[in-house]
Amino acid sequence: MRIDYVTIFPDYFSPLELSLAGKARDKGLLDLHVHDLRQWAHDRHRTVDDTPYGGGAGMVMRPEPWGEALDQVLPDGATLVVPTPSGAPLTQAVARELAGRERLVFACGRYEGIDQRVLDDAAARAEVREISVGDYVLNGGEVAALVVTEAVVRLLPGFMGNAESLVEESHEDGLLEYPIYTKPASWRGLDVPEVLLSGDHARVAAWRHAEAVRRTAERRPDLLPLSAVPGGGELRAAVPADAGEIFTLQLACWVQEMHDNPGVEIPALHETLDDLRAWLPDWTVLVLHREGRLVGAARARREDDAWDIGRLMVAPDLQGQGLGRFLLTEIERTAPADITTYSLFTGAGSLRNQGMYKRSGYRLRGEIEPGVVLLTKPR
Ligand code: JD8
Repeated sequence: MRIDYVTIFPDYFSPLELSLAGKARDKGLLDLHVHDLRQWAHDRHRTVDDTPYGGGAGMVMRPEPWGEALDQVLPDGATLVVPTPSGAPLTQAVARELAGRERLVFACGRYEGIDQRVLDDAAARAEVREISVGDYVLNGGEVAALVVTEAVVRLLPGFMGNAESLVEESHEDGLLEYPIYTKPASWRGLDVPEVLLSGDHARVAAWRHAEAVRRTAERRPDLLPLSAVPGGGELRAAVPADAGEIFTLQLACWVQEMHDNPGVEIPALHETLDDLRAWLPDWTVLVLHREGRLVGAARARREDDAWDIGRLMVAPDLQGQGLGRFLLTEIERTAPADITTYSLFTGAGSLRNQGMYKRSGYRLRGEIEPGVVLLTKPR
């Protein structure tokens, strides 16, 4: 890949030498060129700005120097990246897209920005991408160009030592990162979560996914838009403090299952609060509140390539309002990207539950133990 930068502050790009882009250059993966815009401003003061048509504060960058610069630096068919606060948000998907280009040219503006005709002129012969690196205002495009460069260059094939680590990243799977730890296992009285010391890879993966979902739902609900609750309410990822309420609701909800399945051992009714506290961090758990009251919940975790859904509960007095179906859809949506199947089980005598699951696309797969049936649905 070749990257050119056009700017009135070329020194902003000296760090490129040291940075990962410099390493990519050494690996022959990247060819970097920085150009001072003023070389295309031919008046004595090499003027690159002028007053805005229509009035207003500040100055606008003149079209002529830019036009000449891009005539020289931007080949037909290349990609012109114009950092601007009014651009499309930079995302991992955009970074992946740009990483597939052969030639990128960054037009780094200053003042109030660049005369719009420069972009319109370039768009006649090249791809023009106006990109913003975030909803805040910088003084120019240089820092933003460095941000885009890092996000793109690290995705270049052959650049990152272990490509695998790219897969697991924030935003790669649409979720934020889970908490990470290293030695010592105890530090200043703060201990590493026991599951991470367990050596049980499935439990570790389940815990990490649950943490990623919880963080994403909490910090970036825009990335994990939990749908609006029918009839109102708030859906969120469970936290340890929810254990008591979930335990109480669970006991209330499985009484009906007991009546519908006489003689069948129902784990939810034999669990202690401590049992529930123990499994809560190992599952992705959603809780549904209405006016501050816990009215529903559901959990799920990976079983090989299946998303094993369970403990789908709705307060008995609120059943029949579609909350069960809603929770089922929402817990399905928390499944990791590589999950291929949803699975769940219920009592062979729980015909009402089975009806809801079948209406949601699940198919009965038979008894997995006396009185307990498995249902699955392809993703
Ligand atoms: C390019 C000039 C400054 C912007 C008047 C302050 C990107 N996420 C981002 N925030 N700000 C920029 C950005 C700001 C720039 C230029 C990018 C060129 N300015 C202007 C408009 C308001 N001044 C950016 N990417």
